[in-house]
Amino acid sequence: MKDTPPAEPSARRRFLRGAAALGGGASLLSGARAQSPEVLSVPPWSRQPGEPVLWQPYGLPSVHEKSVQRRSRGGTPFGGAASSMTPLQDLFGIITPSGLVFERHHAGIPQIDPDQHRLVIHGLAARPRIFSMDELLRFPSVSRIHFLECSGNTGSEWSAPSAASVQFSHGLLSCCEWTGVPLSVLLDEVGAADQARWILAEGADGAAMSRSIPIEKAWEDALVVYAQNGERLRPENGYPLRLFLPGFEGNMNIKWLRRLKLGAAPFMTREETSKYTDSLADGQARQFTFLMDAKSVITRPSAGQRLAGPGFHEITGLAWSGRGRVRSVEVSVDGGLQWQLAQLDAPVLPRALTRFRLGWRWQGQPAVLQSRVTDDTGYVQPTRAQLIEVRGLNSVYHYNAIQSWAVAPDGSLSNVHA
Ligand SMILES: Nc1nc2c(c(=O)[nH]1)N[C@H]1C(S)=C(S)[C@@H](COP(=O)(O)O)O[C@H]1N2
Ligand SMILES: [Mo]
Repeated sequence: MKDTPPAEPSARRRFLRGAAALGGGASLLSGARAQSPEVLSVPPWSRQPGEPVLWQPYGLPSVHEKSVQRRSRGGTPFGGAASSMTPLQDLFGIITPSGLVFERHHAGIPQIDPDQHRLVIHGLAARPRIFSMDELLRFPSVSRIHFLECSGNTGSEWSAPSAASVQFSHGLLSCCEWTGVPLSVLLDEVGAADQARWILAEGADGAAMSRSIPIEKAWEDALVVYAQNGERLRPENGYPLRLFLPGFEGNMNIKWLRRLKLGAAPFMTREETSKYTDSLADGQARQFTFLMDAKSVITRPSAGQRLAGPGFHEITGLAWSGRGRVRSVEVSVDGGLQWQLAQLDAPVLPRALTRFRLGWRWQGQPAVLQSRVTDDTGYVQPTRAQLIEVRGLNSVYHYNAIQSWAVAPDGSLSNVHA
């Protein structure tokens, strides 16, 4: 008889083996009593035809998913200057459905007629020009998956823990497939001058939101975007046109984009002098913090949720870095004493959310769950103490420390500082 090499264990067998090691037996849900398959009854919806096609020409989630919503943290004196947050605790994978992408507006959502919308590119350019939407859509385009994070995200963690859920602590965060024209193509089109070092980007909203963008970003990967997750932009996310700067703080991704002016120096707009600067401990302010540092958070289980009981639970969450790819994510269930390497779901894309997972067997004891990302530059997400040591406690923006969720013996989870 010929010797045959032992077969490679299939991915499924490998998974089951890992699960068995965790569960110590055949069933992961050891508490749940299995019923005999014969008891499965035929429900009413199996006894008749269902809704016809085109029941909803534009499809909507099941009515049973009504609790999966964007939410806002309290009112502001001016309703147009507010934000809503993505329900990260209810989402799977890495793509944020368009209807759940967080919103941040400084003067509400302008309702723009795309046929009347124009983009002007002028300043230090040989051929300054006004583009219509139809003209812009004729240029070569690309589609890329990237996260977008408001630099105010997780700002509540600078003070005492108060977030009722990960939606309220980390929900100014989304990840979509964005389609648009590389800004470099448009700079070539208008003949950007050699002296041009900065670009003023201005929105068509009532706030005329304006920021200075270093021109290197335009040559690297900036996009002038008209579509999101396969369809034209949603009004709240910048319809019909927005600037997209992969990895840069949310504020610079100017929505309802109407003007790009090429200049030799930054334009010192309100949003980069008074706002979106980081006050340090010594009273100095850090300006132009463009790139979002690496960050991660466990989305399930997380604050406001309750473990159904002791036994197997998958810990899962999101990691990202404005500087590149996620290299690894570690998870701790004891407040940072010991760390285990989590699995990363493919694809792990640069400047995109990355989904991580780790199987966990909860014994019913108090626990503190944490995640810690390392990006491909070698940067490691800091503890809260390490972040405060460098940044002090005067900051509002750019909080990226390790997040802690405490598990109580009854299985309920809450936001703590460990
Ligand atoms: N024109 C304009 N662009 C804007 C804003 C705005 O108010 N007006 N808000 C900025 C801020 S602070 C953020 S975090 C992002 C939010 O993008 P989103 O609403 O699509 O999530 O848009 C940025 N671009
Ligand atoms: Mo923002």
